[in-house]
Amino acid sequence: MKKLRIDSFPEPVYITRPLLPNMSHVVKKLEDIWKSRQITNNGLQHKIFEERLVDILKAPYLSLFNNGTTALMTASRVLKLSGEVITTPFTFSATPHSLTWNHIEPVFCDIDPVTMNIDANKIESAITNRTTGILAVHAFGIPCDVSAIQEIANKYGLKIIYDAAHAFGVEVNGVGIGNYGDITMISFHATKLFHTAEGGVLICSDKDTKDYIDIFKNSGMKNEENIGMFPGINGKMNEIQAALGLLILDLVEEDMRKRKELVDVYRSRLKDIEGISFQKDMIGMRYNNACFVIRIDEEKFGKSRDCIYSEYKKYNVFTRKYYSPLCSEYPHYRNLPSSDHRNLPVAIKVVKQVLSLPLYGELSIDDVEKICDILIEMRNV
Ligand code: T4K
Repeated sequence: MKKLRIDSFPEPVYITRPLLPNMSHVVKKLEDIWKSRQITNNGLQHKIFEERLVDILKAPYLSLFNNGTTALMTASRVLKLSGEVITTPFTFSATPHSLTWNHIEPVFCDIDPVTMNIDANKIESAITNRTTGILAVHAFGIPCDVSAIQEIANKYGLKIIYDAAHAFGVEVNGVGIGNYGDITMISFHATKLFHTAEGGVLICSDKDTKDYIDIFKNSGMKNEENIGMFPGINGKMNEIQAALGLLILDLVEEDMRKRKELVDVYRSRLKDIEGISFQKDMIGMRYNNACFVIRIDEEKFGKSRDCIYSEYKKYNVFTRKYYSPLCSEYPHYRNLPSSDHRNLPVAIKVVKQVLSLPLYGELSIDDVEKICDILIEMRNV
């Protein structure tokens, strides 16, 4: 493609940058932790962080983890899933891997062409006598059809885990996203809207499940006397992660507001570009603007997604093709019956179209304008 008459960004523009608190606030927190000498295993920071999150996430009960992947692995164990679990191929590797680690076969189900989440209308036909659950993903933080999925689960006696890795602060009709299904996982990885460098949380609806999760992530120990109750794992969040989380909680609302401003610019600049589409807000949804994902219709736009992705790099813009390739294309999963292309026509089409554009609070409106200019110009050359 011919070089456009737009200058490259002087510094790389990445897909995201972590939201970080003022260093002096971090030092103060670290001093408190140092004085206490309690650096992990349910210290004060952990306790306060958990309490604050219950309110912020409008979550009945929650349990902090050292990362989202361990949290997902624990969720399957706690719900005693086995055999087959129905999931989406359009997700990060951790989703199906969390099942495989538990000797459960992921059964890939096609996705909805609009939300890009598991297509609830196609779940029933994937159920067999080995199915024990559904592991659905709120892709990019956009909620799944939670009512339809719950109806199917009730009808067949299945458990539901929601992988809400990107959905921090998302609400549906005023209800926190963690209130749907049996257990919900939110990731607190550095690339997420809200983070603790590495970290995550499991949300559940009752105290017994929370207690079970807490024991499970503490290597199966309840206390000094009650050890080895279950074959648990070390999934605990430490005090430094929790302290970072507490500081970032104070900044996240403002960051969401800035992201919304940037998303409004993306939307208004790209809405009339033939061949480019993006997700609209759903009625009743409070979205967090964790991601801004466009879809490129190669025929209408005149350039492929892969071409746009490569071209952007020439301008120092590093977009991402999340979630490409589909998990059903991974060497480890491609021979599963459910990975057959005839089973996943929508996912196969969508995965070639998606491109995540840079989005984080530190970006300026001018940056976003320029990212749009580059895309619009690409269409014209
Ligand atoms: N389920 C879903 C649906 C998920 O998306 C994820 C995680 C999980 C489960 C598992 O949750 P965790 O176990 O991770 O808590 C990233 C993240 O590592 C991963 O957390 C995330 N999904 C996935 C979608 O993306 P990469 O390999 O694409 O990230 P990386 O290192 O290339 O970073 C992207 C850009 O972000 C960099 O180009 C620059 C910027 N960056 C990144 C980091 C880590 C920074 O500026 N600073 C940083 O510290 O995987």
